[in-house]
Amino acid sequence: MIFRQLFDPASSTYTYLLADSGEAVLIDPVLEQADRDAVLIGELGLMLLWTLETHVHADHITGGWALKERLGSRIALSAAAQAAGADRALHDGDSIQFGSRFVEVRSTPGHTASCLTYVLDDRSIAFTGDCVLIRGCGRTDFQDGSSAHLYESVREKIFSLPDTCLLYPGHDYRGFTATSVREEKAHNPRLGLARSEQDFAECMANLKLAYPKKIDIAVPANLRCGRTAG
Ligand SMILES: N[C@@H](CCC(=O)N[C@@H](CS)C(=O)NCC(=O)O)C(=O)O
Ligand SMILES: [Fe+2]
Repeated sequence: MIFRQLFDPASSTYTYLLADSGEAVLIDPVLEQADRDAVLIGELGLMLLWTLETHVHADHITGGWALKERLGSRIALSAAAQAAGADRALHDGDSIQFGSRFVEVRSTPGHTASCLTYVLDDRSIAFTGDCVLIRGCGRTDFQDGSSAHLYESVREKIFSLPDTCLLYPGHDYRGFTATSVREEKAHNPRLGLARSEQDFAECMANLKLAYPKKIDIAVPANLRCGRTAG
């Protein structure tokens, strides 16, 4: 299996390429990096079947539509997003095949109401979007975010994976690239096993983060799967 972690420095977003037997999926592409991603996919001789969104992003526009136009890939994201232009609306428990491999879809709301985590078939790797970040988590103060839902998602859908399962997040703002279930259970300062739901709710209510600079452009565009013109 081919696995690549790609980074967009402007938004600190990670994009993940997974491929097997010539068929690829790309998780969370960024519009400004669509050329980079298309060239890499071509150089590796892959056919891009799907772009998969972990959620309707607030901080950048997805590259899903641009890659669909360029490579003929299809777009999948949560049914709960009700996005225009999606080729497949995903539900908890669905699976997405590429070559002889697949990723399982887990509904992990909290950062937004339509957040998904994609788990590789052998449960060795999960792509958590902004549900679990490395020693952190996505904010819960817009897009129907909810600290209660996020706490439940992490405990039920992420911490139930094997301790050795590697977690690859949607962003990192400090230079980390990956973590594991074991590490986050032990060391996540917000959501680790030592933290109660009440600790977490208080922490999330007091983050006082600035709104993402691009939110007013990004959310409407992402509700059209990144279609920006025409
Ligand atoms: N400064 C960034 C903020 C990005 C942001 O708010 N990111 C969201 C994910 S879409 C988040 O949950 N961040 C968590 C954090 O900053 O701790 C921007 O303007 O885009
Ligand atoms: Fe996000």
